[in-house]
Amino acid sequence: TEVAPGAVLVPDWLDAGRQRDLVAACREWARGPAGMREVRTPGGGTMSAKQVCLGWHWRPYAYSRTTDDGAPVKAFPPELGDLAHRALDAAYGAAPHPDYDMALVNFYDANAHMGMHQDREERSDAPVVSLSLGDTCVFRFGNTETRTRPYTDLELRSGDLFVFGGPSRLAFHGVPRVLAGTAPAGLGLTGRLNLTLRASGLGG
Ligand code: MD3
Ligand code: FE
Repeated sequence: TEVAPGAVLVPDWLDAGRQRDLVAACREWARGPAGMREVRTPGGGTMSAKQVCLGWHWRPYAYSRTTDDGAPVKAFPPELGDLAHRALDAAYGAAPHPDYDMALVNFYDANAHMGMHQDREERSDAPVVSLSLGDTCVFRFGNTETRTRPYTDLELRSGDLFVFGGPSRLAFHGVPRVLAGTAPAGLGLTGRLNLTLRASGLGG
């Protein structure tokens, strides 16, 4: 379903087994140094969603190879690059395969949310590939000019693929809320996980 030019939602793209495998992988990535952390915002606050970075460490307005504690960022597994390319083909039909080199994993508990923002730190116009796991969320997809209306609210469910390319790559977007207790039975996840696969365009 094309929600806006370049923004394609593929509901239920990941089957139950692949969802379980990704949840298990995210739990591993969340461990130890360079694992799950709180993200500090420029205003001195912290984001309510917790995050793990693979390949490049994100902080507002910059990417680096080390975390705020100086730990080296975890490697980007090549399987996630292949997954990104399959996602692009599923969303767009046979599509170019840019060099995906990083992932951000966001962990939302029932009270977490993410304010309206643009993703502009990457030096590449490759589409962002988003995979949702666990609880359903309300996803707010806005416009490229302002963080306010017009926007469209839709629900992202466990297993959904959403690809944001072309003119949608710079759209404002956010997660106003998580619908607690909506994760599929059997996934073994309380809360929501979102995995975004990206091309940093930073090289190296
Ligand atoms: C549209 N994540 O990690 S996923 C983010 O559910 C982020 O955790 C949200 O916004 C989440 O930056 C939303 C959907 C998404 C992700 C990246 C985008 C939409 C996007 C980048 C550009 C445009
Ligand atoms: Fe974003």
